Amino acid sequence: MTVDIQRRARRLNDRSPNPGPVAYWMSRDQRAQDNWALLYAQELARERQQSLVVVFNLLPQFLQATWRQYHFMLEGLRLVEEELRRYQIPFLVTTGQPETEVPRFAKRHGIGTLVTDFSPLRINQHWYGQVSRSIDCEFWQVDTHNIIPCWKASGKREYAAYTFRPKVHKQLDDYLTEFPSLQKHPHPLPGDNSAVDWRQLETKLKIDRSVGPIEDVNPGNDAAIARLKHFLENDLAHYDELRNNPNNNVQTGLSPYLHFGHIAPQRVAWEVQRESGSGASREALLEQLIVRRELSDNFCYYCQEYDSFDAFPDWAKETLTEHQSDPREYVYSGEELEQGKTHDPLWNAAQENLVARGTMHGYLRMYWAKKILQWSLTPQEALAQAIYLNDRYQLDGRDPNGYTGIAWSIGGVHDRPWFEREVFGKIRYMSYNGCRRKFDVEEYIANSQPQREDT
Ligand code: FO1
Repeated sequence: MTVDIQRRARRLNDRSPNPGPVAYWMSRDQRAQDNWALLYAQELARERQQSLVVVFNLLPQFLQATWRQYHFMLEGLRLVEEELRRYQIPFLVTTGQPETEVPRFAKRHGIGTLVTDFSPLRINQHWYGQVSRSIDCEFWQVDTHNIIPCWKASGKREYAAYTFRPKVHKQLDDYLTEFPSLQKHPHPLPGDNSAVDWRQLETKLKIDRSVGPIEDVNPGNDAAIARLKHFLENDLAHYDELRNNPNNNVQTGLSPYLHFGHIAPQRVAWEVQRESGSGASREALLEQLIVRRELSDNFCYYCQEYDSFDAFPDWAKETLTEHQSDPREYVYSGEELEQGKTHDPLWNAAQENLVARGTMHGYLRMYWAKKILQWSLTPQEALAQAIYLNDRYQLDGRDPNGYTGIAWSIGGVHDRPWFEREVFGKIRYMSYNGCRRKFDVEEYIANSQPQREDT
């Protein structure tokens, strides 16, 4: 076992391996390339001269996801099946609740060892617990989303980026490496006639189809790599100076691919750090991609109530409660917010962008969430509303990064107290005029008019 794979793995039960194929239960990291969990499963299978199989359990209504997200995910999975076939690694799909379907799958195929990837979210943690108790073979977990496995980067909830960064930088050189390549698997699965009926899966899926797909973002690893290359060639150089300006589309555009694991954050970081050119932009991007992103997994993993007011730091809970009865100049209902019907044209434009394009510029995500705090009767309502809209319309919704970003904006998570004011208390405030000082607000509003159907 090569050391750089083994140290990213940990046991989820203490059973010994049985004879039989090794299975990788894929969930968060939906890719064949640069996938430590798949590489680990393949090493185990080769050592034991066993076949290797990948299984994905598809469930409807995952955290209220809509057709927008499922459409992107299913197309990505179809590409994974195609690619794995070239490595003689069957890709199978089960449907239903993983706590019953995965053990059933393991029994049906006589799986000797199960490997899965890592997500800090409550729902995924619940799955691991249930499956680890009900399968009778060994069960491993490999964090192939974080460059440094979440449980190794830090053993506790970190207060802020400045407490987490040194821990990351101490281990980064060790873990930020090139990936070994996936091999064509020498032991085919006996009786393998796997071919997923994607059409049937799609039609059987009972999900909310009222939020349509985003047509101009192609799913999959190839599209993600192409996007990364385009960004490195055209945008990295001035990422630092322009990244806070929503009018210059200098964001990497990788967040949907990172959310569904179509590309490994480690691949992005590896390619970025190899780039020559201005250090400031590279450092800024690595900070976002490594410290900020892995800090959000740290927050969700060690604070399982990451989507509730209780997760806010004490100073934030106190100050928000103290100002709960401050008069609100404007209060908007969920429908008014969802339809972008507030008095603030910038906020409305950001919301229209979100609904029409399934994305929102990072700078505006903060402004957008903070205004929901300002226009809601309680912080709890604001938090629920921001999460609902984020997860319903963002292509990268339901992500630790999203929960953490909203908790930062509304509840001061990983932030510090600022000058006290109405409603916000000491939570950092952002204003319309503050945005005007940062970028051309009128230009942004003009560009965000929803795509008018050509009459
Ligand atoms: N993970 C699964 O294992 N099965 C699914 O059917 C599934 C659906 C899904 C839909 C939208 C979405 O945003 C995520 C979804 N995921 C699913 C989970 C995802 O792979 C990640 O594990 C978490 O969202 C991030 O931790």
